[in-house]
Amino acid sequence: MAFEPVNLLTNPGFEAGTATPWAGANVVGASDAAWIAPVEGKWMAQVNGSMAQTITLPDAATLTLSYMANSYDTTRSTSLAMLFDKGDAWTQLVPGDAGAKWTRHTISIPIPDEATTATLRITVNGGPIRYDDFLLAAEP
Ligand SMILES: [Ca+2]
Repeated sequence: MAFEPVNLLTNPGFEAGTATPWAGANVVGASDAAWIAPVEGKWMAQVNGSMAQTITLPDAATLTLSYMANSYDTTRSTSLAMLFDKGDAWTQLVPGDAGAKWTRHTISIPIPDEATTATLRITVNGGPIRYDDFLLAAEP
């Protein structure tokens, strides 16, 4: 039986058709732009600023974050942050890709000792970026 990771995020692919509980996301469908359709299901997030969701951390040392991004332009980038209730924040800058295509990003995030909750914050730089199909799970 294959290992099935438990997704710590709610509404990870925006298939609720609304942003909740993501704060700051603008959820759109394929009709938003003729050149970019959602990569998973019918809905995706279009972010021009930042979006964030707070989660309860699992009993694990490391998280795996995986998501699809469509930045359209190399001048647009993503600033990822995991803001823990205890311990230092984790941050990483993810460069954009040229052209309207979806790219999968998979990143390991260490969990500080004593941390019990965290907020995943995605901030765009240089213009709007589309996101879809998030997975945030304990690293096996
Ligand atoms: Ca979706």
